[in-house]
Amino acid sequence: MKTALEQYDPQIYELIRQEEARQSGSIRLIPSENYVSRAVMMASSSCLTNKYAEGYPGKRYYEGQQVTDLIEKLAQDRAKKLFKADHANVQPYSGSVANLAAYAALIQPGDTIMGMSLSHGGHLTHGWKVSLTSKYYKSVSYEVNTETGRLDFDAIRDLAKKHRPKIIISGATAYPRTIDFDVFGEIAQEVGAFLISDIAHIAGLVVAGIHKSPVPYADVVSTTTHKTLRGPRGGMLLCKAEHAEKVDKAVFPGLQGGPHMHTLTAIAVAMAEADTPEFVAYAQQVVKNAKALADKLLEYGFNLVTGGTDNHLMLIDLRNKDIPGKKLAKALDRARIVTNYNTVPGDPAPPFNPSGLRLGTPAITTRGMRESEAEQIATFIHRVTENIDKESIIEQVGKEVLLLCSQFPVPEHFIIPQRNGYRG
Ligand code: DSN
Repeated sequence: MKTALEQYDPQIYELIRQEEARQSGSIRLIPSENYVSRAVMMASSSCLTNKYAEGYPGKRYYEGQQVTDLIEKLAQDRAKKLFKADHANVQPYSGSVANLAAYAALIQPGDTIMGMSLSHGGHLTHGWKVSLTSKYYKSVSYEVNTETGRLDFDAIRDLAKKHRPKIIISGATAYPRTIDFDVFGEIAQEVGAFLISDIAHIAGLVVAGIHKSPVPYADVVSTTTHKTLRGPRGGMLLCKAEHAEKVDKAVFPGLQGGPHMHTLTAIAVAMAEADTPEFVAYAQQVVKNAKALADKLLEYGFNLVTGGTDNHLMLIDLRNKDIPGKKLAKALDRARIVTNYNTVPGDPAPPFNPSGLRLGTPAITTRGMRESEAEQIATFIHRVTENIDKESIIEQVGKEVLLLCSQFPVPEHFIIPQRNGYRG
């Protein structure tokens, strides 16, 4: 592929090469990012990109589905087995579309949905004011307790009783603790709401048995496939048998046309990879690494929302350091440490220049890094923070980061028999 690219489009070839070098020569701590295996990469760039397959296996609107039907069935079966779900739809183009399809399957426009506030860790599509989900539906947001940073189920129950939403959404993009999906299930039952669980961030931890699964409690579970789950960029819906037909219709023809068959093929590969002891070891190490990083940051006097982490991510509240999240994220980027600035619960600062920084450990774990490297990374972050205006020190940290990266090559750069390069 590279030869053809190099030959026909040297400009794009060169840019891809530069991005490879960036990914390989930096410590990537954005918790929603990862490195996929060579196998996932190959499936995703395969000839399946050439095929239209509107509909579902056995009921398509185009001919020539001899192979695509088999692939989609495999992807569905692997997802059902992995998540222990009655039904899987592997066609959503992304988590955002998957969420909208889940709502469309269960309720009518104008009905009320209740999800976590974006500024407290929820996702845009959980009914945040700038998202279409708050225009098609009435939206009510619950928040975390600003003292503890944790979900407050008494407050969530009271809000649900007050507004009687048709759907309650459990799940987050910036919540560092375990989510009690069973309690969300009880609250949904009490108010007669459907429960949707968005596990985009924690799906890999759920399949590895490290985080409680929402599948027994939720009517529909929504996820992306590329975060801790380590597949290609895509989305997926899992649901109880009684909702299967409505969910399928909401995805196609409700919201989408032809599924991206190359992505769906790569999802099938990722599901096979996730169904292995190596994947479980990787997921366990993700959490150990997050804890090691968090503990060391605490030692350096960083404030973490909720005081730590139970999962793959943490949120630094930088107000005691008197450095805005964006300024630190940019300085860290110059030192080859890639993070994202983020609001913290109750943040007085605006979302484009918030007080927090979000860090996660999936990508460094896939490279084979362990607790001692996570602690070393905390030291790098501390040094950049303490020397935020000293460019020579930031540059020196960048050199040390590059050295560390060179000891943990990106798995995508070579073919590994035990898949994904996890050296567990
Ligand atoms: N934008 C993703 C994240 O970074 O968490 C969620 O969709």
